Amino acid sequence: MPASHSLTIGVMGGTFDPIHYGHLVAAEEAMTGLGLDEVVFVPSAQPPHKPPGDVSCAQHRYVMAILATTGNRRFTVSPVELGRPGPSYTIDTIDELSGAYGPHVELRLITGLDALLEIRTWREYRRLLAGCRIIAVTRPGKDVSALTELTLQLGDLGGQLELFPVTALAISASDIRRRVRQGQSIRYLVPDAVLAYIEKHGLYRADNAVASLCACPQLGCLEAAGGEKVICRYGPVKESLHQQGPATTARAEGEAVPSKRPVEDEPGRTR
Ligand code: DND
Repeated sequence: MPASHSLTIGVMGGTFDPIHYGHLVAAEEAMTGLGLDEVVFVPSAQPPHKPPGDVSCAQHRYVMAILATTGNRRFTVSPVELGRPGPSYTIDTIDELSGAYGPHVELRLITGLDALLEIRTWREYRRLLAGCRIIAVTRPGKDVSALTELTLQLGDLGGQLELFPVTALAISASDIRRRVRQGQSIRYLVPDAVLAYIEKHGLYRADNAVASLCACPQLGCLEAAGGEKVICRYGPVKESLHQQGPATTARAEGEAVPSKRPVEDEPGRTR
């Protein structure tokens, strides 16, 4: 750590739809193995690489991240991307967090190898790399030799990448969503509190498409706009989902998900 830095904080960005033990173990091992002081999890409001309609409501994902991390005093969750309109670019997050923490704090991005291999598609990735070291945590099924290739392609900036092997947990959020949709157990893949939250709000269930995609009236996510129009403040595409009606909504995995009730009949929904 340079002498000017008194703290090193790992920043783990993600869609976290939902957060699971693969994320938590990777963050914990990177933190303890590399001597980081803390890890801050940053749920994306609108992940730049995913169509907005393919991700669950940001507030649900944010709350699940808080529930998953409450037991670890060195883990925190930042709402920094939730307050920003438009796609949640990592460079904007690092800029904002750097400004908030100040010059004595070094930020290091913790990223799974799969996500990191796409970094050249990220907004201002050269400036991001120039200002921030990146810890590439291993992921089952991802070939680490691809990182060597990427490092070479990045030239001088390649030195900013650091491979860090973590315990291989072949857990993925897409598999968790599939399991819930198919009525299979996700116990021990996510913390119990996250499991309880998913069950309580009917997230990812095939018969609860609207709740999975957007509706979180309990959290105040929906607001009335323009008469009959109902929008989610975190994503304009979600507006079109409401306009289309629940019968036409579908998740990223491509399954059409029938809904039992029209949008206006959802209990507790505010308009
Ligand atoms: P994901 O949707 O892949 O996150 O997004 C990762 C980050 O990349 C987010 O912060 C995005 O905003 C950022 N990004 C992507 C594209 C463009 C730009 C930024 C841009 O600025 O232009 P997931 O929720 O799927 O996973 C979170 C992290 O955890 C990822 O790095 C993923 O690779 C990793 N991960 C695992 N690591 C080890 N073992 C497992 C893992 N499952 C997920 N089982």
